[in-house]
Amino acid sequence: MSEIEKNGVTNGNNNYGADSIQVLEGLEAVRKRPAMYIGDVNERGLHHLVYEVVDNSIDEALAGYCGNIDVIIHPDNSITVKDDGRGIPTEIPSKESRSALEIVLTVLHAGGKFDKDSYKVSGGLHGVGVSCVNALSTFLRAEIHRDGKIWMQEFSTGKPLHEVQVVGETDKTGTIITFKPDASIFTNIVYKYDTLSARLRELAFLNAGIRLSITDQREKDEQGQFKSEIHHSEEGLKEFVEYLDNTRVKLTQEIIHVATEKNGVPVEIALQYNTSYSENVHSYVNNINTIEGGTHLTGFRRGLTRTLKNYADQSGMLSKLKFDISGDDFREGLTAVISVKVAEPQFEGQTKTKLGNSDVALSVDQAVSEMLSNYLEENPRAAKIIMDKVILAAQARHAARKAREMVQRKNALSGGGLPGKLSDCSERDPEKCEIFIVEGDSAGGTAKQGRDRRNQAILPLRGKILNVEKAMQHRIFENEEIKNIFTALGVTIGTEEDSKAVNLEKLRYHKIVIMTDADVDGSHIATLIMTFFFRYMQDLIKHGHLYIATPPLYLVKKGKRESYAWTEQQRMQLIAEWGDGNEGSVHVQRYKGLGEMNASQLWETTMDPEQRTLQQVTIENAAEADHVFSMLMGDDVPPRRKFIEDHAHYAKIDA
Ligand code: 0RA
Repeated sequence: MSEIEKNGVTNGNNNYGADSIQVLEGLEAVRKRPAMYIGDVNERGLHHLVYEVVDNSIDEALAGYCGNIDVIIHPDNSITVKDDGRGIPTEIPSKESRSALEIVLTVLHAGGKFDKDSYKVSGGLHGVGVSCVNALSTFLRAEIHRDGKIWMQEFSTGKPLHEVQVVGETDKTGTIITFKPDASIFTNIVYKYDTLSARLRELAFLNAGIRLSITDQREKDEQGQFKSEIHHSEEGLKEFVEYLDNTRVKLTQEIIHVATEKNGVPVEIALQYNTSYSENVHSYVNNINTIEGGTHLTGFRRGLTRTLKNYADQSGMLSKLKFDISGDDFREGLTAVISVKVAEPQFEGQTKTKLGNSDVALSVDQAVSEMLSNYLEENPRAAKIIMDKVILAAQARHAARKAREMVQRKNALSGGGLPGKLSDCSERDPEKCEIFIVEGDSAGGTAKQGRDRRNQAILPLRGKILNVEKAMQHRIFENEEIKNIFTALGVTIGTEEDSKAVNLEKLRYHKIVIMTDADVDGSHIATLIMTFFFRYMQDLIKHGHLYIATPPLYLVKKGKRESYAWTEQQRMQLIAEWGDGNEGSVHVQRYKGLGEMNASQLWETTMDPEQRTLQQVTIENAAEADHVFSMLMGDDVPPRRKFIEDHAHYAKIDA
């Protein structure tokens, strides 16, 4: 082991200073501690490899040299990213012995994720460079079109297989990177089309004019064509807001938009009000979704509140109001996207997605304030409509606060009593406790019998919970099932500054598991419950407390042998294995609902921590989640039906 590597190893897991990372130049360091460089070695890290390569092409596009980026998922889950930029230089720089291409692909030029200088303006979250992708791939091929020639070099686990060579002639320029993620590093190397496509769509909105395509060579449609999409936006954030709100009813006609530069910080903002009751503000720094917010978001809120308030004061619109308007009231029914480019961003917070640079607050504040005061001045009728909405929001907030206080007071009076329907567990350490939110009293009963009562609590919900996308706040707190969820979890929501902040210290269970039937209705109910958490307790999701249970779809039996199947493929496989050409002897039972399983079956398949699979609910792409939730919960039925059919495998089986 070289001294350099030893140095890295003895540095331990967590106290890797930026200094120590700099000395670990070899890509071996990346293979030893992949999570340090790309976040994790699960689905997220796997997809990150693609983003890392695409980000380099985006940089080339932002520099003005590239207009098209194509991503291809090959049948073996290898990936090609192709751009029409200048091409990575293939010359040997002076004082170097290797080509620039080889250096870019084999030298860890940027530090780990704690190195603040390593973020390029359009750089990926970890900004670690293509060399990391190379290190974590069993195979990587770079094809460069440049200077009339096609240059090519191949690598394996980051090591060159040969020097760069000329393999042909060309009249184009560009970079084509093809890589195959190393299955010995990643827990799973199957790419998700939807995840990649959503990110490319987001990038298209954030970087107007660039054309990004995705093609999935693993899947063909009825016409024998590969699944493919092209993401392209000429109007950028304006179209982003349009997309986010396409199933919502707009309050005013046009989208308010500005692209400017304030104190050296490029700021772009687009916003529109709709008739819903939720706030959907998405913020980005250097194309990274800052889910924890930060100074740019603070600046936005401050500028928005001050400007609208000033306007209202001057026009006397608020004179009749008997109580104060809070910042929240100005953001009810608001959909907005904020995108800033910061040269040396400081990222803070748990997921390193909270912007810390204090000067950015003023830049965004000024941008939004100028944009809005112009708009209000020029559009007095729209201004009136927006102010009326704000006043309604303030009134509703007061009603909601009363309702919420009533619930919380009632709880206090009854000794903070838990809901009658809750079957609590005996363990008191929240970290060890789980709560299953189960659809229906009958499934609730089975779960209650099947559970491990030491650490698993059961809360049955009756019927469909209120559709929070369409309900006003005070209605939500009046809803019996929703009150039960709050009291069972032990949390209260709402502080003076943020009406949706969750008091997580009081959370009674660190795993909250939504358990519904494996059919269309069940998935609809799960979505309703998830929407509720997404809109009202997003902090719980951000801290990784929310999960979905995955009950099996089938029980396959032959004689005394029994096995469960979660997918159509598993079911076929079991039939094939057990069939012995004698099909009749294999019996397949389709579980339509949780209630069809007995307690021990439910335990074995869905609840037993040793055997079950829980899906953690994460907000990878908050904008896409917002779009999907509003569509699923909105009034438009056809898109909802189509989405559920496309995304829930069981829906197809039932149809
Ligand atoms: C270094 C220098 C130049 C371009 C690039 C890198 C470059 C990197 C990537 C990665 C993916 N696509 C890319 N396209 C370009 C500038 C080269 C010049 O001055 O001609």
